Amino acid sequence: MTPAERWVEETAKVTRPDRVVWCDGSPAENDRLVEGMVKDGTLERLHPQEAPGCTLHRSQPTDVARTEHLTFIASGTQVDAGPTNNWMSPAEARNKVRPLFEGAMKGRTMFVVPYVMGPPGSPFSKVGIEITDSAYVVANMRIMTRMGRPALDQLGGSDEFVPGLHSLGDLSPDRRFIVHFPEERLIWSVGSGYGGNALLGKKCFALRIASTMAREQGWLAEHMLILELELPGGEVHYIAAAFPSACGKTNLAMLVSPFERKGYRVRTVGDDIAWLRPGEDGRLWAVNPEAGFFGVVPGTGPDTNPNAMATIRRDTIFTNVAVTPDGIPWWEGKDKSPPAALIDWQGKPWDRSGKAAHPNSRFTVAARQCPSISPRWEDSKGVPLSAIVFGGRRARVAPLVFQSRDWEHGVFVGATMGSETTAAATGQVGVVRRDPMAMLPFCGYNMADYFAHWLKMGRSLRAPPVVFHVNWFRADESGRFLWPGFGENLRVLLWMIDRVKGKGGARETPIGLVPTPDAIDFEGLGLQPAVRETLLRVDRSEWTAELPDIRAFFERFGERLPPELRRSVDVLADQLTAATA
Ligand code: GTP
Ligand code: SPV
Ligand code: MN
Repeated sequence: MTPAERWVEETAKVTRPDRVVWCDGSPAENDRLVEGMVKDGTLERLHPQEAPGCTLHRSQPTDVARTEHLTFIASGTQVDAGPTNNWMSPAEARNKVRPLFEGAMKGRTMFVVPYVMGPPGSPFSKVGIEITDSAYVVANMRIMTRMGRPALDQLGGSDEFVPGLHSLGDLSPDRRFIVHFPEERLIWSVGSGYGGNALLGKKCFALRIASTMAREQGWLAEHMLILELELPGGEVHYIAAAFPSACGKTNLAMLVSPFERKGYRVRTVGDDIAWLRPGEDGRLWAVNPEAGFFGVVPGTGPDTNPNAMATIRRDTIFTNVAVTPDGIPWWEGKDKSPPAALIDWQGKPWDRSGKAAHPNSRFTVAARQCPSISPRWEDSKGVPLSAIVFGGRRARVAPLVFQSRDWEHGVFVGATMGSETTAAATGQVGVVRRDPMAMLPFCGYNMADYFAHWLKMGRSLRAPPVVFHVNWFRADESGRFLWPGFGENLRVLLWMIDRVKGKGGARETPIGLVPTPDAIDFEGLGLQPAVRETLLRVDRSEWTAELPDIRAFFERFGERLPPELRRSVDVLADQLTAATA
């Protein structure tokens, strides 16, 4: 018996399913699963011509987003989880969470889902095995990962896999736990069927567990998109960007260039997760460990993200969108006006008052269906990064873009990122919180150590990427976005590449280097001079008002915070004072 078979057998003894099915990832298997889910109401087939091969899943109304307050790091000691993670001792997990798995799969099928995170044949790829009693999870994992045969082939008889046990349980938030054991590299998830809570290869493995592996092994697991930017003449740059959930990663990764005819083109390497490693050339190299996109549906339309629209035209699982009576999916932002009759995300006739699609409704689709997918998206070595971009959703304070002074300052910029919360996680929406590197909910260990690891990584790179910060979401008094965003974000990327090449105008400010008024091409956007000024403004008093929150956030880490970061706050404070004086 292989270690995997042993773990499956032991698990079945606890969960007591009616049957155990090892998934091979074949189309025939998927057809059987979908057929079964259509029969039992888990899935609805959508319009055969308008949405061929597409299905709709409506989740429990209380199971529509990640539940960060029910997500735990079960490290041996609390300090290893750090002040920003919920901690549960491994003993408490055994007492409180394990019993929820006992007999949980009675009357159900236990699916064994072997999967690979990472490009096929890449030395950086890693195997996971998810055990789940949800056919919906299996269907999603088949799209999001390299599932089945390729994983078993890579694994062989080895014990090098990350086990993840998932059960829907009774779907009650009162009996929902997502627990990570970083030392054993094990994941337990019970009580939710939703994306990041249940597709264990994604946030649980590829970020929380992988970040702990990465720290030990000298690499980084990050909540980042990866894009390819081609310039006229064929010069190519790769950029990775970390924005918090529902803050624009998928959209930036699929950007359609407004200057395509001049030879500027963007292609997609990844939209949510990047594994980064120093290369022999002293640069930082990135791979996308995923095989699909689990993307935010609302706001996706022909004007904002035509590449996503083309990607999700067929063979897509939609979760919690609205639908016409004849099965055409609909959501806010798909087109100008909703169809006459619509069934909302909960399956009720839409009364046109609230949202028809849930704000965190999602599509699951294979990356290879994306028209802008880069020919190098599965490159086993990855792609070398010219720039790393941090960004948040801030109605005020943060300018459209600024550049950090060097790697150490870039780590400070990432570590102090602030962003308004979104519908991707349960809880209040629109409150500013510190979300370092967009990893607050995804770092598997003490974030003070994570910052130290980032600093150390920079020292090991001879040619580190240049670090920038962006904010597409600056708004006016009435809440309207000042910046057109989406495709026009290319203009900001082009300034970055100018800077990478030692060109492009920039002025020093206390927070870093901000473009000079003419350094970004605003031509044709119809932006008033006052709006341009606001977009690039670094307001001393607004930034000074940020300082107490930044300091309080850093205080939570106590002595463990790298001294470089504390020094950086002091430098920022001094420069803000000097600038005001
Ligand atoms: P996760 O999948 O949760 O990690 O989200 P994400 O970071 O990939 O965010 P996504 O690209 O799906 O965008 C989230 C929402 O922000 C969508 O409704 C988008 O339409 C909107 N959005 C994305 N980019 C921009 C932009 O440049 N400007 C504006 N105004 N909205 C944007
Ligand atoms: C996010 O919330 O950052 C997502 C969706 O990408 S989930 O897979 O649910 O984490
Ligand atoms: Mn995400």
